[in-house]
Amino acid sequence: MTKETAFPDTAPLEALISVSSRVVTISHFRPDGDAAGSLMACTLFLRSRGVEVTPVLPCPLADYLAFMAPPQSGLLDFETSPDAVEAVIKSADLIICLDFNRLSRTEYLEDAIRASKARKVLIDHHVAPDREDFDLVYSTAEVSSACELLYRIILNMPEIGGEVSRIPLEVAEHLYIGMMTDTNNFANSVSPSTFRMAADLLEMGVDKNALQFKVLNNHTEPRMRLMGHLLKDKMNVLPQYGAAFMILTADEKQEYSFRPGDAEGFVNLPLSIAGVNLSAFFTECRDEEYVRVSLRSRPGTDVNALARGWYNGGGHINAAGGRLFLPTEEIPAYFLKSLEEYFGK
Ligand SMILES: [Mn+2]
Repeated sequence: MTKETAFPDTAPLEALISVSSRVVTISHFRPDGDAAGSLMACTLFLRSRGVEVTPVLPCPLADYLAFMAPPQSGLLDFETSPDAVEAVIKSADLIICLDFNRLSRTEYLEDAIRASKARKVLIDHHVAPDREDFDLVYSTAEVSSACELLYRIILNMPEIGGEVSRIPLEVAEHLYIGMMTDTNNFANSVSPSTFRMAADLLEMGVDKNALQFKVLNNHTEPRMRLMGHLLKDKMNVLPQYGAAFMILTADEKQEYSFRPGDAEGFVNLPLSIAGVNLSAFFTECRDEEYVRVSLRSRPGTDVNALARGWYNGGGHINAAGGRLFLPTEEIPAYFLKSLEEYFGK
């Protein structure tokens, strides 16, 4: 049976946790700050009450997020330890999935998760989750991040009882990082409840400046130069559609010593131009047969529909992603055509 909860009733989750002894927490491929934050916050919260938990990811954390899961955290990733990951998923009796709405977002882990006899819980903020794949679903797109939803769930747990100061500090820090990164540092998808969460976490001891510096202001010099190159030489603006796009090729990645996570946030940059309401960022990957597509928009333009219709993906109304099986030279024409069809002009 799938139960859905917008404002979390934690009793069904309590019931599942209380009969489980081997819990696995999982987040999505190419984990961002919200994936890492919700994964580790959930893991550390459950451990604080004595539950045995193994956090798992399909691939390693990007360098700028690695501090969130030091070696002693026990985080396993499939690319580094495939056998160990498959074994813990197989023997788990409860799997908690965070920050994704369909199992395919875990890439290589999907089959193992499906095959596992464990009960499955989803805690996520993307639209239209695959409810039938889970025993219990906490899903709402009315929050900034998976971390904001998880924060509300944790607040409702009996030992916390709505008292923020009872949340362990390291759990609070991970929740803050996920919320901070998914909102692009309080710029997007922020509601009064997001600011309340931030205020409450600051009051209980989270060092906002330290986390902001660690995650957002900790880039390499080549990454900054790559950003300059893209903005100066690669950004195309299409005023007739209020749109802009950039393509990052595999050659450029090599030239600028690209590390996973380096392009994080680049897609947002053209949205600060007056009249640009939609931005697309395409990334060519040498080891994959597709180009990664990232889409962002200002309120009033739905990039989830664009991603679903033309880019083999989906996401949120103002932030979505997908894949394109085309050589990079053909992308400008395809992007133009997709806008033509999407806007019907
Ligand atoms: Mn998220």
